[in-house]
Amino acid sequence: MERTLIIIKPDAVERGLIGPIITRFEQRGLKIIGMKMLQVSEELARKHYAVHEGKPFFEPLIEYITASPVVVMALEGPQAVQAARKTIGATKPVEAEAGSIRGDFGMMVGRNLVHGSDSPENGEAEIALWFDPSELLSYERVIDRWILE
Ligand code: DAT
Ligand code: MG
Repeated sequence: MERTLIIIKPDAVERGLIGPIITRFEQRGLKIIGMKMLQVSEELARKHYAVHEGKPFFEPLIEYITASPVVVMALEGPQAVQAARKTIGATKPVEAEAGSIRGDFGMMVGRNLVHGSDSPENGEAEIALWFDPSELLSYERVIDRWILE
Protein backbone atom coordinates (compact mmCIF):
# COMPACT_ATOMS: atom_id res chain seq x y z
CA MET A 1 0.00 0.00 0.00
CA GLU A 2 1.18 3.50 -0.86
CA ARG A 3 0.41 6.77 0.87
CA THR A 4 0.21 10.27 -0.57
CA LEU A 5 -0.27 13.76 0.84
CA ILE A 6 -3.05 15.87 -0.64
CA ILE A 7 -3.43 19.59 0.06
CA ILE A 8 -6.67 21.33 -0.85
CA LYS A 9 -5.11 24.75 -1.42
CA PRO A 10 -6.41 28.19 -0.32
CA ASP A 11 -8.12 28.99 -3.64
CA ALA A 12 -10.12 25.75 -3.47
CA VAL A 13 -11.10 26.45 0.16
CA GLU A 14 -12.11 30.05 -0.65
CA ARG A 15 -14.11 28.90 -3.69
CA GLY A 16 -16.14 26.37 -1.69
CA LEU A 17 -14.59 23.37 -3.46
CA ILE A 18 -13.46 21.35 -0.41
CA GLY A 19 -16.40 18.95 -0.73
CA PRO A 20 -16.25 18.34 -4.50
CA ILE A 21 -12.47 17.79 -4.32
CA ILE A 22 -12.66 15.32 -1.42
CA THR A 23 -15.45 13.55 -3.31
CA ARG A 24 -13.17 12.93 -6.34
CA PHE A 25 -10.68 11.05 -4.17
CA GLU A 26 -13.38 9.20 -2.21
CA GLN A 27 -15.13 8.10 -5.39
CA ARG A 28 -11.83 6.92 -6.83
CA GLY A 29 -11.53 4.50 -3.90
CA LEU A 30 -8.58 6.08 -2.12
CA LYS A 31 -8.84 5.67 1.65
CA ILE A 32 -8.63 8.80 3.82
CA ILE A 33 -6.37 7.91 6.77
CA GLY A 34 -5.84 11.48 8.03
CA MET A 35 -7.53 14.83 7.44
CA LYS A 36 -7.43 18.30 9.02
CA MET A 37 -7.85 22.00 8.27
CA LEU A 38 -5.11 24.45 9.14
CA GLN A 39 -3.54 27.80 8.42
CA VAL A 40 -0.13 27.03 6.89
CA SER A 41 2.82 28.84 8.54
CA GLU A 42 5.51 30.36 6.35
CA GLU A 43 7.99 27.91 7.91
CA LEU A 44 5.93 24.86 6.94
CA ALA A 45 5.30 26.27 3.44
CA ARG A 46 9.03 26.79 2.85
CA LYS A 47 9.82 23.27 4.07
CA HIS A 48 7.10 21.68 1.93
CA TYR A 49 8.20 23.50 -1.23
CA ALA A 50 11.97 23.50 -0.43
CA VAL A 51 12.76 21.77 -3.74
CA HIS A 52 11.48 24.89 -5.56
CA GLU A 53 13.51 27.40 -3.54
CA GLY A 54 15.25 29.93 -5.78
CA LYS A 55 12.87 29.47 -8.71
CA PRO A 56 11.07 32.62 -9.93
CA PHE A 57 7.67 31.35 -8.76
CA PHE A 58 8.87 30.33 -5.27
CA GLU A 59 7.92 33.47 -3.31
CA PRO A 60 4.47 33.81 -4.97
CA LEU A 61 3.96 30.09 -4.25
CA ILE A 62 4.68 30.63 -0.53
CA GLU A 63 2.34 33.63 -0.49
CA TYR A 64 -0.40 31.59 -2.20
CA ILE A 65 -0.24 28.53 0.06
CA THR A 66 -0.21 30.69 3.25
CA ALA A 67 -2.93 33.12 2.09
CA SER A 68 -5.93 31.29 3.59
CA PRO A 69 -6.59 27.95 5.32
CA VAL A 70 -5.98 24.62 3.60
CA VAL A 71 -7.31 21.09 4.10
CA VAL A 72 -4.69 18.33 4.15
CA MET A 73 -5.38 14.65 3.71
CA ALA A 74 -3.27 11.53 3.89
CA LEU A 75 -4.61 8.99 1.40
CA GLU A 76 -3.79 5.31 1.14
CA GLY A 77 -4.21 2.79 -1.65
CA PRO A 78 -2.39 0.69 -4.22
CA GLN A 79 -0.31 3.11 -6.35
CA ALA A 80 -2.00 5.93 -4.43
CA VAL A 81 0.57 8.50 -5.64
CA GLN A 82 -0.08 7.90 -9.33
CA ALA A 83 -3.83 7.50 -8.89
CA ALA A 84 -4.09 10.79 -6.98
CA ARG A 85 -1.93 12.69 -9.48
CA LYS A 86 -4.11 11.49 -12.37
CA THR A 87 -7.19 12.61 -10.45
CA ILE A 88 -5.51 16.01 -9.81
CA GLY A 89 -4.28 16.56 -13.41
CA ALA A 90 -1.26 18.35 -14.91
CA THR A 91 0.46 21.18 -13.00
CA LYS A 92 -0.81 23.80 -15.47
CA PRO A 93 -4.61 23.57 -15.36
CA VAL A 94 -4.95 24.52 -19.03
CA GLU A 95 -2.88 21.42 -19.87
CA ALA A 96 -4.81 19.20 -17.43
CA GLU A 97 -7.26 16.70 -18.90
CA ALA A 98 -10.94 17.54 -18.61
CA GLY A 99 -12.27 15.28 -15.88
CA SER A 100 -9.30 15.94 -13.61
CA ILE A 101 -9.67 18.39 -10.71
CA ARG A 102 -7.37 21.00 -12.27
CA GLY A 103 -8.88 20.38 -15.72
CA ASP A 104 -12.40 20.92 -14.42
CA PHE A 105 -11.89 23.74 -11.91
CA GLY A 106 -8.68 25.61 -12.81
CA MET A 107 -7.19 28.10 -15.26
CA MET A 108 -3.77 29.19 -13.92
CA VAL A 109 -0.69 27.45 -12.54
CA GLY A 110 -0.57 29.73 -9.49
CA ARG A 111 -4.20 28.81 -8.64
CA ASN A 112 -4.12 25.09 -9.31
CA LEU A 113 -6.29 24.04 -6.37
CA VAL A 114 -4.62 20.84 -5.14
CA HIS A 115 -1.25 19.34 -4.24
CA GLY A 116 -0.42 15.65 -4.50
CA SER A 117 2.91 13.97 -3.68
CA ASP A 118 4.98 13.04 -6.76
CA SER A 119 6.58 9.77 -5.56
CA PRO A 120 5.98 7.15 -2.85
CA GLU A 121 9.12 8.39 -1.03
CA ASN A 122 7.86 11.98 -1.07
CA GLY A 123 4.41 10.75 -0.03
CA GLU A 124 5.89 9.30 3.15
CA ALA A 125 8.13 12.34 3.76
CA GLU A 126 5.31 14.85 3.21
CA ILE A 127 2.87 12.94 5.43
CA ALA A 128 5.56 12.97 8.15
CA LEU A 129 5.99 16.73 7.66
CA TRP A 130 2.27 17.58 7.85
CA PHE A 131 0.89 14.98 10.28
CA ASP A 132 1.76 13.71 13.71
CA PRO A 133 1.67 9.86 13.73
CA SER A 134 -1.21 10.04 16.25
CA GLU A 135 -3.34 11.83 13.59
CA LEU A 136 -3.14 8.89 11.16
CA LEU A 137 -5.69 6.08 11.36
CA SER A 138 -5.58 2.43 10.44
CA TYR A 139 -8.99 0.93 9.74
CA GLU A 140 -10.79 -1.53 7.47
CA ARG A 141 -13.58 -0.37 5.17
CA VAL A 142 -16.26 -2.98 4.46
CA ILE A 143 -16.39 -1.73 0.84
CA ASP A 144 -12.69 -2.44 0.26
CA ARG A 145 -13.35 -5.88 -1.25
CA TRP A 146 -15.43 -4.15 -3.94
CA ILE A 147 -12.70 -1.60 -4.71
CA LEU A 148 -9.53 -3.65 -4.28
CA GLU A 149 -8.96 -7.06 -5.89
P1 DAT B 1 2.75 19.90 -8.91
O1 DAT B 1 1.98 20.76 -7.94
O2 DAT B 1 1.90 19.50 -10.09
O3 DAT B 1 3.44 18.73 -8.27
P2 DAT B 1 5.39 21.13 -9.04
O4 DAT B 1 5.76 20.27 -7.90
O5 DAT B 1 6.27 21.12 -10.25
O6 DAT B 1 3.88 20.82 -9.55
O7 DAT B 1 5.30 22.65 -8.56
C1 DAT B 1 4.71 22.96 -7.31
C2 DAT B 1 3.83 24.16 -7.49
O8 DAT B 1 4.62 25.27 -7.91
C3 DAT B 1 2.76 23.99 -8.57
O9 DAT B 1 1.60 23.37 -8.10
C4 DAT B 1 2.53 25.42 -8.97
C5 DAT B 1 3.90 26.06 -8.85
N1 DAT B 1 4.61 26.04 -10.13
C6 DAT B 1 5.25 24.99 -10.69
N2 DAT B 1 5.78 25.32 -11.88
C7 DAT B 1 5.46 26.61 -12.08
C8 DAT B 1 5.72 27.55 -13.11
N3 DAT B 1 6.41 27.23 -14.22
N4 DAT B 1 5.22 28.81 -12.98
C9 DAT B 1 4.51 29.16 -11.89
N5 DAT B 1 4.23 28.33 -10.87
C10 DAT B 1 4.72 27.08 -10.96
MG1 MG C 1 4.98 18.66 -6.91
